Amino acid sequence: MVIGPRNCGKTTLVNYINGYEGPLRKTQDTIYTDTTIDVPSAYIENAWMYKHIIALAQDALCIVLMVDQSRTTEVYSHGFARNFRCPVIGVISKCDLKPENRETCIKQLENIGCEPPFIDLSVTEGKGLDELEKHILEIKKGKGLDEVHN
Ligand SMILES: Nc1nc2c(ncn2[C@@H]2O[C@H](COP(=O)(O)OP(=O)(O)O)[C@@H](O)[C@H]2O)c(=O)[nH]1
Ligand SMILES: [Mg+2]
Repeated sequence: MVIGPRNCGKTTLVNYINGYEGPLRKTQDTIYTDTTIDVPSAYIENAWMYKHIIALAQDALCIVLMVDQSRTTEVYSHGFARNFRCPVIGVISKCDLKPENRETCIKQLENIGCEPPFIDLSVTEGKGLDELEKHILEIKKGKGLDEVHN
């Protein structure tokens, strides 16, 4: 399940994971595929909608929680990542842009309650994708799911 602020690259990542190469669509809806849940940005922009994310997370193996290196506006509440029972992977998206923001992103992930290591991700430049996949496969393995689903 992928969560993050508007335009941080959530749909781009799930499209990559799903091997979808068509046009990038913008939607307010939650988009499920066999492997991904693309959560609307509105759910983190409004604290009263957090309950929807927490409900959706019950279907998730793990959460990819993004902060956007190109735009570091605060969107999460302090400790937000601790709401979940499944593992949360802290990801710095669009790491190809504004490298001067990297430290701010790390501080944000720490404030949100994510545990390092954090992944520097750029889907457009192909950076961090292998690391993310490895991390997710380890979580699957830990749950004994690696042979069932992959
Ligand atoms: N530079 C850069 N742009 C990206 C990256 N990932 C996505 N984008 C662009 O950021 C914009 C928003 O992406 P989208 O996936 O729709 O974000 P969402 O609102 O979080 O679903 C699009 O123009 C993407 O092409 C990335 O890793 N690097
Ligand atoms: Mg999207």
